[in-house]
Amino acid sequence: MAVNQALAAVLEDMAKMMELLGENSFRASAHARAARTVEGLAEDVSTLAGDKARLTSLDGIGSGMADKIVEFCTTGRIADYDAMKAKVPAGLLEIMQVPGCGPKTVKAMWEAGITDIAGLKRAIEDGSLLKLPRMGEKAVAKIKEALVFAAASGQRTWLGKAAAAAEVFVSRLKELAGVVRVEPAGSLRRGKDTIGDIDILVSIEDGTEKQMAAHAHAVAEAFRSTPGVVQVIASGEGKSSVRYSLDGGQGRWKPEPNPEKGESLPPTPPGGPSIQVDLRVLPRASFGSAMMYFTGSKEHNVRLRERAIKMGYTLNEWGLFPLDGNEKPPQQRGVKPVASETEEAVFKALGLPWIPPTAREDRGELDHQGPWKLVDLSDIKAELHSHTTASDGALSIVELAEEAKRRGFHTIAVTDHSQSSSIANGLKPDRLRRHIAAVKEADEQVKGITILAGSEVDILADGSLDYKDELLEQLDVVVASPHAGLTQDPATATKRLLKAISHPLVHILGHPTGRLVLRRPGLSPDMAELFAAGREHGVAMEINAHWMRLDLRDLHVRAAMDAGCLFAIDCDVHERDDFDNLRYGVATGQRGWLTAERCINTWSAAKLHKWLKAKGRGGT
Ligand code: DGT
Ligand code: CA
Ligand code: CA
Ligand code: ZN
Repeated sequence: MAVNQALAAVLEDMAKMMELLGENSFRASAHARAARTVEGLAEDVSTLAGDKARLTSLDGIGSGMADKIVEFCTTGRIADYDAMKAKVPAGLLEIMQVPGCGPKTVKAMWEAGITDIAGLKRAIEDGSLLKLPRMGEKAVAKIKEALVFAAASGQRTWLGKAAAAAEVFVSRLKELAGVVRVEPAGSLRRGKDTIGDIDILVSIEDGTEKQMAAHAHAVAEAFRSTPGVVQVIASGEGKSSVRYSLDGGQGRWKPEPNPEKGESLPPTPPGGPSIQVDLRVLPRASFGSAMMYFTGSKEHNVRLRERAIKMGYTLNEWGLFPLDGNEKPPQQRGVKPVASETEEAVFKALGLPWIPPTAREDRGELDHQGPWKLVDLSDIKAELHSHTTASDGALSIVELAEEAKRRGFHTIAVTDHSQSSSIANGLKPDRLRRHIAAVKEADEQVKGITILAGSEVDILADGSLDYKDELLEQLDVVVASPHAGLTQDPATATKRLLKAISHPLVHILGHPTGRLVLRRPGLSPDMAELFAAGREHGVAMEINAHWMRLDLRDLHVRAAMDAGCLFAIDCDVHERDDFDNLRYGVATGQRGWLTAERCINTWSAAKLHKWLKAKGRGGT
C-alpha cells in the first residue's frame, strides 16, 4: 500500500518540521502518532477518505487530521506540509536521521546556520559545532562517528552475510550466565533475501529484579563489546543497537560488477560495509509475544492485531491481553496476559496454528487451513546441481560425493558447466564423455551414495541447448540454465526459456532468471507462461540456494506452486561450504509455501531416480 507509506512519510516529516519550527510539541507528536497509524493500516487509506467517521475512529486521528488525510488522498498534497517545507531546509530532516541529532539539537544547529549534512561536517571540522548548547566533546564525537556510517545505514545486505553476522552474536550471548534463549528475529528469521538490520532477542531467567537487571546489563555489555562492532548507536539495558562490520566478499562473484550482464552495485560507504544489529533483552514470560512482534513482518503483525481485536483481545510485544477499554497499556497495569510465553500459545489463543516465520508476510497466511507442512531442511536428501574441478568447482568427484554422503544425502548429481561457459572452463563434448565415465567409476568406488552424471547445460540466447541431443541422452541429469544474455527483453527471454523447458531431455531449469541479489535484475520473462510449461513438460524449477542467487525468488515459488510445478532446491556446489547455503534455499521455498512432496530433493532415491530416467523416454 504505497499510498499509506507516502502519507505516513509526509506526516512524519510534518512532525519533525513542527519540532524544528518550535511549534506546540503536542501537535508534533500527534502527527507522528497519526503517521504510525496510517502506516499500520490494513487497508488502503484512500478507500477510507470518503468516510470521515471511520477515519476519526482510528487511533490518534482527530477531525483536523482526518481533513488532512482527505486532502492528501484527493489532491495528492497537504497545504500545511507545503507551507512548512518552504520554511524548513530539507537538509535538516536528513540531519535528524543521524543518531545523536534530536530535534532540539538540530534546531540549535539551524540557528547557527547549519542546514545540511555538508554544513554539519564543516562545523565538526572547524570546531564550531562544539560551541552550540549541549554539545560536548563526547556528543560531537558521536555525531562524527555516526556520519561515517550514515552512508551504510539504509543499505541492505545479503541474507547469507547477515546470517553469518548474527551467528557471531548469538553464539557469544548464549554462553552468558542467566541467559535462557538467544534468537534472531526480524527479516532474518523470516528468511528474506535481503536484510536491513539484524534483530536479536535474548530472554533471561526469572529472579529478583536486581538479579534480572544484572543479567540484562551483562548481556548488553557483551553485545556492545563483540569483536567487529564498529559503532555503538544506542545503549540501554533493554535495548541496544550497534553497527557491525561485514567483509566485502561476494561469494564466488568478483567484487567488480559486470555491466555486460546488467550488473551494478551500491557504492561502498566510507566506513566499509556494515550492518546494524538491534538487541532486546526480555523476561522469559513475554518471550513468545516479543518474538512474534519483532519477527514481523509489520504487515503480518497488523493482521494479527486486527484478528485479536475482533476476538476481544489486544496484542502487543508483552502478550495477548483481554480488551478492557482502558487506554493505559495492560502490561503497565499488572494485567495478566492470556498468552505470552510461547508463540504457540499466542497463536493458539488467536485460534491459529503456529505459523512458520517464513510465511509471516501478510500473503494470506491467517486464512491457511490446517497445520503448516512446508518443506524443511531435514527433508532434503539429494543435491542435483554441483561442479567439480573439471569445470569451476574446488572438489573432485569423490570429494564432492563424500561430502554429500556426510551430510546424509542419498544422491549427488555432478553437473559441470557446458562448452559455452568458457570462463567457467565448460566441458567440450569429448571432455564431457570422459567425465561421464569418471563419474560412473566414482559411483562404483564410493559406497552409500549414488553419484549421477549430469551437466549444467547453458541455455543459449535463442533457447537452444549447448550440447547435441545424442550427448544429452547419455546424462542422468540435465540442468539447463541461462548464464549469458541476461539483459534480453522479456519477450525474447520468455521464448528462450520456453524452448529450453519444452526440450524433452531437460530435468531442471537452473536459476531461471539469472538474477543476482543486490547486483543484477536478470531476465524478466513471463513467469506464468514458464510455470505452465514447466508443469506440462515435467521440468522442475530450481530454487538456487546460494544467497547471491535465491532464484527462483519467494513470490515466483508461490506462483509456481499454484501452477502445479515441481521444484529442485540445489546449492549449485562449487566448494565444500556451499552445502551450508541449503537453508537459504529452503527458507525461500518456505516463503513460497513449498511443500516437501513438490520438491524432488526430498524424494526417496528410488522415486527420484525413476523420475530422472523417465525423461526423454516417452514419460515425464
Ligand atoms: P529489515 O530490517 O528492513 O530487513 O526488516 P524487518 O522486518 O526486520 O524490520 P525491522 O528491523 O524494522 O523490525 C523488526 C520487526 O519488528 C518487524 O518485522 C516488525 C516489528 N516492528 C518494528 N517496528 C514496528 C512498528 O513500528 N510497528 C509494528 N507493527 N511492528 C514493528
Ligand atoms: Ca530487521
Ligand atoms: Ca531492527
Ligand atoms: Zn550454475
